[in-house]
Amino acid sequence: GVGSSVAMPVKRSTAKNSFDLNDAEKLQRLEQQKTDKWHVFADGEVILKKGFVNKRKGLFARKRMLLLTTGPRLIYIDPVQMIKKGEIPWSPDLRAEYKNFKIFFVHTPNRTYYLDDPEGYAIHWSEAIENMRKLAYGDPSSTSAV
Ligand code: 4IP
Repeated sequence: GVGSSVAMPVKRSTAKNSFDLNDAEKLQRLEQQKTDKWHVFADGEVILKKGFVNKRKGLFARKRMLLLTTGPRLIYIDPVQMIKKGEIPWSPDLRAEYKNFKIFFVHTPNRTYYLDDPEGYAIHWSEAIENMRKLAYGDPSSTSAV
């Protein structure tokens, strides 16, 4: 648990669920990422996927930069004000659902996030999120009966 390790601070965010990046790969990716304008929002995590999405809440949709990072984390940023607006909370119950080319949902226990990718790559988002979930928490569908 927290505080159980007092080892090198650099290992803080290195978890077994870091999208299969080992420590060396992660450090290398972080080094390369420093020139990325979205790096400052990634909280020391490696950005695995990024892109503009429209996030609908109520009647309106807001254009946000969405980052899928190691951790795992899903961070969204207002690209005009350049401020982080929030995060989609991860848990083993999170599910990404592909609706059509543009629309995908992220279901969490307390909220469904309605997202659209104006470029039409919603399937890439839903697959990346589902792959991360399986990696981080395991894939129930691949568990053999016991
Ligand atoms: C806002 O609507 C934005 O959609 C917010 O998104 C959203 O917060 C607010 O929902 C919603 O009321 P207006 O901009 O039209 O006021 P964002 O934070 O990306 O700007 P989240 O972050 O939760 O989607 P509430 O219920 O969280 O306040």
